[in-house]
Amino acid sequence: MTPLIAAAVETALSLQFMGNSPLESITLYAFFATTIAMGAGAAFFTLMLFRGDLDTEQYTVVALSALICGIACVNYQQMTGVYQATGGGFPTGLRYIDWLLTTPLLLLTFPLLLGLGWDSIKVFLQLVLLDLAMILLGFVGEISPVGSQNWWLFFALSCGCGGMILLTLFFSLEEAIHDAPVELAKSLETLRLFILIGWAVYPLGFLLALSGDATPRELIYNVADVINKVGFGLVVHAGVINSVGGSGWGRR
Ligand code: RET
Repeated sequence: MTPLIAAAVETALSLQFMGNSPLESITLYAFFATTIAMGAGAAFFTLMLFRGDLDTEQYTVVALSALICGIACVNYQQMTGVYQATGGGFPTGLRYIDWLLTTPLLLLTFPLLLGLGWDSIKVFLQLVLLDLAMILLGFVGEISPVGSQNWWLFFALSCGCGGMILLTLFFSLEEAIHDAPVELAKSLETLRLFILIGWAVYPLGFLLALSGDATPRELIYNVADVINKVGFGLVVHAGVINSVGGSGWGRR
């Protein structure tokens, strides 16, 4: 073994549970499990596209869920590699690339389900701009020294953008959701709650770095990502199935 490879093997996390600290092992396994969950989500939503009874918008929205999980699966495979090979180093850049790609797609679900009128496109553009600002400002915060002035400043600015996303979803879209058919309106309301509660987990995870170890933050981000991508997709799928008159998960 060359000295370089020997050094790399020495820093890498062990695949044996007892070979690392319990928290590191749990986080490493969470990275593996998240990769698998995203892959399973992508496969499930892709298979649902073959139902044959979805109209164009319903098809697009289920395809979107498959795409979101597929992108995350590839990213998580890379992130798992980084976390393991660097002995518990954080794949921050990859994670934020994943969020930059997938969060606008998650938000696209709303105008798609509501029908693509000009008004909903305007609201969507507003949502995407706020979302990109939230992620980019959060990234600058996360790469700043934990607890520093910049860390807090960019955290607060990012939270401000997150708050404006919620205001847009709960006020600007209220009328359109209210006017939608009952089943669809119910799904859209549940999806909004995903954004309200599911997305609130991220700033809380961010703050966990203040404990002196940022590993719990990564663990929380992983769990939240599965819920917000696979769980969100399942709610989208259930709403679509209800509106085509199907009964139960995936049944025709
Ligand atoms: C950051 C930085 C601290 C402040 C805030 C944040 C919000 C992140 C969010 C991420 C959502 C990701 C999703 C991924 C998809 O599965 C960037 C942690 C407010 C809301 C939904």
